[in-house]
Amino acid sequence: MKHIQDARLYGIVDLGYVTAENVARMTEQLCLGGVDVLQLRAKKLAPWEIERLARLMLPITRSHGVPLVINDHLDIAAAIGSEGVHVGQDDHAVARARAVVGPACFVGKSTHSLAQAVAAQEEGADYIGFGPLYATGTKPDYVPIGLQDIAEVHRRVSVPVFCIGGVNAARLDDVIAAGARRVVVVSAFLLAADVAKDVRDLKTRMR
Ligand code: 3NM
Repeated sequence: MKHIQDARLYGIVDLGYVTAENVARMTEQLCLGGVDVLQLRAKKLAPWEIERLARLMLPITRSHGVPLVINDHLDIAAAIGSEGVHVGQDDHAVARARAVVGPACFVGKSTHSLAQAVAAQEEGADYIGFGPLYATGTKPDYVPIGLQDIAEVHRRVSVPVFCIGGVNAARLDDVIAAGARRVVVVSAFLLAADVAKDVRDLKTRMR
């Protein structure tokens, strides 16, 4: 199983883009392409449906050695034994997450400013998301933070920082030049004509 510390490319199966029927196929394509870690994010689905999809994904991600991260739902992460769980600024605290999921499950947190990034590390997060860098339809209510704080967040935070929000093949060079070492790509992968190929191409450029 890959370790979150070694991960560079983070994918998300977001049910805003993928139908439930396509979750297994999309999971396989993202893993085949080479994502290092994969999250299940389903803001509008009932918990039982999210758990069903998570259980569908788990054997696929495991067969590729890719850690599966459950967004928000601590109880589902604990029930299925996922490798990770992810919480937002408005969700559970890291300590609460860790109490529910146990020591074997890593805990990530979304951050949207330098101050939040430092606070999340102090709170004990195993990794942070940092963004949204660009305006994105995946999180339409969030104001983009731009690229200017990426270098500084890496100076202030020692846990892995995954830069997120509007990242795609056309923007990757700018994001890396700004200091990013790790990225999350959501819609650019999920809407690709050949998902595995686009993941593979972008992964090659992360080295
Ligand atoms: N979290 P895309 S931005 C899920 O800044 C999410 O915390 C963000 O999707 C944050 O790659 C984001 O399609 C959406 O822009 C990322």
